[in-house]
Amino acid sequence: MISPQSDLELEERGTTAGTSYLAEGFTIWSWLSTRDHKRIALLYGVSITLFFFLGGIAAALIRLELATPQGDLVTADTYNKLFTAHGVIMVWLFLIPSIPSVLGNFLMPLMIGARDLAFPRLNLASWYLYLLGGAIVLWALLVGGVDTGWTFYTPFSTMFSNSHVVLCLVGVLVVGFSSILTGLNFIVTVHTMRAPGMGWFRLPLFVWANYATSLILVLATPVLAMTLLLVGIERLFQVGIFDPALGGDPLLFQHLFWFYSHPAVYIMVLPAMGVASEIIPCFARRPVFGYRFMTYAILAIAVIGFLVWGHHMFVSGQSVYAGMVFSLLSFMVAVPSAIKVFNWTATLYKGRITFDAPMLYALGFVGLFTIGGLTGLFLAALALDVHLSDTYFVVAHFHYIMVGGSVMAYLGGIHFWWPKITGRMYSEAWGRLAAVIIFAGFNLTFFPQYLLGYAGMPRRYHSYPEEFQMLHVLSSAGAVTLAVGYLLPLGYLAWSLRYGRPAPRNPWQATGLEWQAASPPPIHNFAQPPVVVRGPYAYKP
Ligand code: HEM
Ligand SMILES: [Cu+2]
Repeated sequence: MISPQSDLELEERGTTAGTSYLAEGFTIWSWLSTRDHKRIALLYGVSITLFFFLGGIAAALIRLELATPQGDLVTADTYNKLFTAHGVIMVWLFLIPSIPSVLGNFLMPLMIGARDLAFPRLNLASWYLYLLGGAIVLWALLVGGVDTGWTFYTPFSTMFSNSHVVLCLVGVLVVGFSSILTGLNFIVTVHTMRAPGMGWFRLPLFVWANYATSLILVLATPVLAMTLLLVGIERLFQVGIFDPALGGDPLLFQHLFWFYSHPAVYIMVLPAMGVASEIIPCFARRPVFGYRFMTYAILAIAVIGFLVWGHHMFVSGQSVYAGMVFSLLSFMVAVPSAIKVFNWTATLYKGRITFDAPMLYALGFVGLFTIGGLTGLFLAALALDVHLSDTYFVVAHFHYIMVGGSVMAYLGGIHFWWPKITGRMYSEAWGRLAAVIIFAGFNLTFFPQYLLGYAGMPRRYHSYPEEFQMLHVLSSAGAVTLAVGYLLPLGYLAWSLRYGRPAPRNPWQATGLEWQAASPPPIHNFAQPPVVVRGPYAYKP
């Protein structure tokens, strides 16, 4: 995917097209008032990293508490607040914005040959909304905490909990608006700002994935906003919406909540699939296998993902027939996911594979996502779910998808595009070491949880019978390993900013348009709009 000019000429134009976006201004104000999508991506990067480690601290305390059966570290009440803080921060403030807002913001315009997103000011406003919402959530957690879990289930959240539910809901609501605006911005950008020659079926899969994610963001997030608003109204004014005593329906909440939140799990994982689809062809030196099917699979996941929310409600008392339909549809949504795993595998087949750090993360993503997806099928089988529902099996399942999948891919993407983003190379040896430690630590943390859940350990309990201790201790030891793994990149990536070797324009010999711009890219990306003459992934096998 290059312009008709020679590579060399483009490189020259790239490097002489103006100051790099990092050198555009050094004052704090020049950052806080920037409209450059690349700077806004970094603003997001710094803020979500902060939240990731805050959520991580809560996780560490949870695992510490669970190392012993007695429940001796924190009270039950504090424990409830800890897992709520962990879930709220990780889901709403880290996972949902992570890949779209950081990597998507930075890369989408570069990948389609545009100068910026369609609405640069709106992009900055989204970040401020995100920050405001995040601050409100933190405030709610600091002034006393919330004990409802990240899902805010009624009637507990509306009637019984006397923690700071409304404040927390307001925070999540504000973050939701930030998501909607980002989604809108991406959709309009992909529709209107593609460079000449960049047809729909020449879009990199990362762009496709973020495009589909944006559709979900725009269509589903308003439902969440409405639901949270209704909970607030019921709590504050005793209007009977969800509370049966007031004439409401508590199951209505679950329907509305999961109508957003199942698609939301694809908001987390589709962009991750996009990242893997860029890294794997590059380090296998092969065009991605079945490009068109990969795009159809992305769209199918986005569409079918809207129809399966009832698999979170098998034991809620919904009718058996509803359960059967939701079960069937859940199995159907596994098909496009399986197509993607199959196609990545086929891309690797007969590839000249090199195991650089980004590739290690991407392969880790594929493996862990596969385990998480397959165990999702266990949960989607009605009869089995009755046994596994609300046990640690569910906890293991969604951590394999969200942490093993999304976080792995996010880290892979950060490493892959680090030279482009910062203009510096990080230490390859440290990068590989961290990837291996994270992979090992992850499995040690979460695999025992499948066994725990299968043996009947319920989720969200702060003490448990002695016979579960062995597996819990393994899991806690894994969590320590994982924490070390996550701290490492913080160190060597920061180090590279100062001491890293200056990055060439295209260190991985990748074919995406973003690699045609200088490292780091100039303010408006390309001096003249590039002309695209072929599809992505033109690797010579
Ligand atoms: C693709 C990425 C996926 C993510 C991010 C994800 C995430 C989650 C989360 C967060 C939960 C826990 C909800 C709670 O707090 O109770 C969950 C539960 C569940 N997931 Fe997934 N999931 C994914 C894929 C799948 C797939 C492919 C299936 C089935 C084909 C599936 C089936 C289920 C079921 C049935 C439950 C409910 C289990 C129960 O409550 O008993 N998931 N998932
Ligand atoms: Cu779901």
